[in-house]
Amino acid sequence: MKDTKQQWFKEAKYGLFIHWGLYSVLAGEWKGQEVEGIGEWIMNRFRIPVEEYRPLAKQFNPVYFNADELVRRAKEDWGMKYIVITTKHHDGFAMYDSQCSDYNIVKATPFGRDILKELQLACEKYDMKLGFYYSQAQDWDDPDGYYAGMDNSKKDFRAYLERKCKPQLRELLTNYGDVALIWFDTPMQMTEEESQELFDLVKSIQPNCLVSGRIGNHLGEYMSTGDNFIPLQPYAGDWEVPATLNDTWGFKKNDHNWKEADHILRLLLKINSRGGNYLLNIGPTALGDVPEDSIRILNQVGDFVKKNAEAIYATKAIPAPVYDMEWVTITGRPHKLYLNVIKPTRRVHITAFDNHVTHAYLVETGEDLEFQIGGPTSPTGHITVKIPEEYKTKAFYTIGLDIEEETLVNKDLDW
Ligand code: JFZ
Repeated sequence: MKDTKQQWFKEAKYGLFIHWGLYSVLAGEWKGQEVEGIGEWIMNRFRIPVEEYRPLAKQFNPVYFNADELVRRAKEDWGMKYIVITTKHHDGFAMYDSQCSDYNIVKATPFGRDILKELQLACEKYDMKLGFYYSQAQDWDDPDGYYAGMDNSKKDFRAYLERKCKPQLRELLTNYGDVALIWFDTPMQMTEEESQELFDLVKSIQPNCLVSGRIGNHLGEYMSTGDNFIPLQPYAGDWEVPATLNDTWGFKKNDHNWKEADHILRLLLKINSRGGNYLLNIGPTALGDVPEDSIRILNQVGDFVKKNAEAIYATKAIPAPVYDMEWVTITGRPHKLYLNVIKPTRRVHITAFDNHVTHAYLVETGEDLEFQIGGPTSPTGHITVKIPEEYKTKAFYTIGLDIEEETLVNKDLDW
């Protein structure tokens, strides 16, 4: 994978993914039957014919959508640094005013508003990076777009690329200000040449726009993992974990399997500790509401993120600690370590730890904390930090350590 180059992406650490489209109208159900798995795949799973899926546009009227409120929340309440929204998912429907296909939110719905323009303006106002998800290979609406699970051998994919994919990408990169990244997805059987053409197209219009790993053929500028998959081993290069809060990307009315805030926070810190970004998804309803549970969980996570911002943003991967500790996830930056306590512990004690610490403090208050290196049985190799009594039953706080070394130094186990 090439280097991201874009400093903002290396520092962002936490972003908002938005899956929103006509599948949100169905909310996981077609003719009384519930779809198994992810909601935005409902057209594919039930093989809904184009003539029956297209009319959903007439029911798409998200009158409660408020771009300003959503971006303000993402920035101020949730502490996110970038937003990626589905501009065209596999179902082929464009969530912006497209000139090359009338199958879009402005021309085909009673709503008639360009939500992408509204988001762009709100993101400019709040200084939020905005990126576009675009399904470049699968298009279940276009006769020549790929369709997972069906015979694609008769398709003229070249025709699709020239007729819809490239013109729409040009629109997205021309009409909506600075685009932070294009989040390509599911390249299917695209050739290297085709992936390269799309890469070059993006760069020819906006050289600073990042290209996601899923453009195919190893041409992306950063690596995207699978849903909630976190690399165990250090990964050289920039990477991102796209992830769901429940078990779907697009809204499903019956999916209440929410990961609670402690779970999400644990994942965020784990990802940050290993050097990645967390792109966390919401699936708004066809009325434009964000599910209440999503807001509740993201608010809780946001409380921690805002109070402990220095332990998150612009942190760099640190070596894995020797021991697997369930109560703490360590993040770091040059000459700093952060002990993020994610489960109450009566004793903040880390062994096989060989840094020279000059100062320890509670990040949320700045209060100095006493600490001891070594102990009665050995002069070095572990650290104990004294925490205020009330913190012994508390989770979700961070202890900052100033260290002489660049990063975490583990001690040999056989001492
Ligand atoms: C894709 C989409 O098909 C899905 O609808 C959603 O948009 C998601 C973010 O991306 O699904 C994938 C694609 C690739 C992997 C996992 C889910 N993967 O590589 O593990």
